Amino acid sequence: MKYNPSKTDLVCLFRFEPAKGISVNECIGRIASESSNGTWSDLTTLKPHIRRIRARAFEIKGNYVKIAYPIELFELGSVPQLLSSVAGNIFGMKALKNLRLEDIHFPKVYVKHFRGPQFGINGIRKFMNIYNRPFTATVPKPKLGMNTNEYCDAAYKIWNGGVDIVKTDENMTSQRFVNFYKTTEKILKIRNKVEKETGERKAFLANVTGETKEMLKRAKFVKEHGGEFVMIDFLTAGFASFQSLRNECQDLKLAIHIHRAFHSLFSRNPKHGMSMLTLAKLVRLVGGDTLHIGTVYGKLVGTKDEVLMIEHEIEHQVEPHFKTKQHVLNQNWYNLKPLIPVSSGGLHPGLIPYIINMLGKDIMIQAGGGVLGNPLGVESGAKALRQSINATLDNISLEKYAKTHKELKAALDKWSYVRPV
Ligand code: CAP
Ligand code: MG
Repeated sequence: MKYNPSKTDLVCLFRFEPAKGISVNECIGRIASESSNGTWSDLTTLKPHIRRIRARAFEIKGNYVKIAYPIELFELGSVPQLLSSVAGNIFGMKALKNLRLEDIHFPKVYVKHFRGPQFGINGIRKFMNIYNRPFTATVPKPKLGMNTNEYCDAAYKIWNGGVDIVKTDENMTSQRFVNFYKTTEKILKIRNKVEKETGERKAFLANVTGETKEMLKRAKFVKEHGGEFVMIDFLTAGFASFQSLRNECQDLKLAIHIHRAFHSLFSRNPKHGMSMLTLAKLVRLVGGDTLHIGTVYGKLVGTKDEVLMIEHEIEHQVEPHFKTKQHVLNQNWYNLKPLIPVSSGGLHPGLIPYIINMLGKDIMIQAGGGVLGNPLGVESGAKALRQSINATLDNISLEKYAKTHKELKAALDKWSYVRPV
């Protein structure tokens, strides 16, 4: 297994466990072959020019192996084709007990065939006119059931209380009680009104997730009605439609918020599936502008090491010396813009200092229950979220700040420093 990957090879890092009776070498050989151009048997059709472009394993460390793929194996610009290769049949092979795709390194020629984010951190800071602090977002709860009027009423209060962005929930698209077109039209009018009243920029993340053509139609509608953001559940919608939406948004000049519902199905098991890091890299390649990365302290799983690693990967151009316990490959993103990491899931004002200390200011802090659950009401919930951010940025303890801010006090009295499960 002595092989030096070439500059144009795409490299995957796998964690593997052979099935009983299968040797390490056989197991690795099967992974490389099934994910490139081989199969379970030798072939009479395997000519030298075809053998030349096979994948090769080149570094084994314990349960980890790196495999290099000649670039000719890939259709440049197609994530579905990439995943059908390196995340396809191999995961079902009987020769393996477990397999996890930990990371992919994309060579320059591969990166160059993707657009990456259209706006990224700087572009969004510019059109939102928000600098030097995290963005705030709230997803109105209950996540389903409110009708258009109830939803818009909550949105008005959220914006008015000082939150920048109202986000749709991942499973709210266009149900009977909350038709996409009716709700989007109404909420964007309300957004315009709040902007006038408060003098602050506000945004709505319209979840356009659906059948691909319908999704593109929804994106166009958002643009026509003055929106600047769409949101997609990129994994349930699939990479093909995410790529189509990205292309459409180039023409429409819309930013894309990426919700990752579905990822834990692949990423939660440390022995099998694929890492969220790999998915995050694919999002940067295709071109989401904001991506959920986790909270560590909130309601959903994700270790600090993992969350920081994803943050680093989507925010930096080159990743030469990131210290982590995890196994990762270095990546140069060339001219692809950095994204805004979104920290969300079980957050409330009491947890904000932890989040900002961990992730810094270039983030979007999203709280649903932690705003809509404030005992003083929705608008107060939004105020409390902003107050906790202001206090943290001014280095004032939340307890001290709460003495003169009743909304924050109500939040702390209810949740204190509770870490939800
Ligand atoms: C948060 C949320 C988000 C998750 C996604 C929810 O609501 O809207 O979908 O945060 O998680 O429905 O749970 P709460 P992740 O603020 O009420 O928890 O970012 O980890 O993918
Ligand atoms: Mg949600």
